Amino acid sequence: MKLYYSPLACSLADHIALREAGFALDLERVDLKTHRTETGRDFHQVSAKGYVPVLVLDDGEIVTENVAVLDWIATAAPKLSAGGRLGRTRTLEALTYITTEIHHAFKPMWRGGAADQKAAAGTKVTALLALPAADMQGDYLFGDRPTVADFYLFVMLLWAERFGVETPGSLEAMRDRMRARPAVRAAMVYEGLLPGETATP
Ligand SMILES: N[C@@H](CCC(=O)N[C@@H](CS)C(=O)NCC(=O)O)C(=O)O
Repeated sequence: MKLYYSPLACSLADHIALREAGFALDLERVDLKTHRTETGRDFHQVSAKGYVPVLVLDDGEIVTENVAVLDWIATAAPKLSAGGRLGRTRTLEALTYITTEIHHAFKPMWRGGAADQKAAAGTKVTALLALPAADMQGDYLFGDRPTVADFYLFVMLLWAERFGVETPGSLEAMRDRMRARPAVRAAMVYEGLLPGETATP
């Protein structure tokens, strides 16, 4: 399968999840300013939506929208979903909160909003992070192993770090724990997010 990604974009969650699942993976970087891929392809020809993540399955089916892509990965690799009778529902519940509330709240920061809009966005993100911080059931959201929701939350925590957003201590600790995982590290090195470290395929 192939993942279209952009460094430090929300597609990093999918990149990490696919590595954690142990799937064979092709990666193609997308320049989100020009909408060209690293092979020179017009990204709009891959997906009319023009944004990452885009996952191309081995049978050629294309999956877009981060929640759908992460749900596909967690269905294919159930160890990356919350357990129990409502496991998938709880995972989707967390993913939806992250995408519609937290990810959305970052928009003024990525889109060059005015200083006061960025400050307000930072305050909002801090408030929104209180909920997952309170919900942690161990080292991660659903216990002692990470799910796809933790990978998406991790990307939000990297964004919070980048923009200097105040973050609950328990989530800072989770961010550090996550960074130490080999698959997470490999994905970050590949995307050039750990300067000085060598990329792995
Ligand atoms: N609704 C989409 C939004 C994804 C999204 O915001 N992707 C950003 C990177 S984090 C992007 O590709 N932006 C480029 C653009 O909109 O042109 C999803 O949930 O997957």
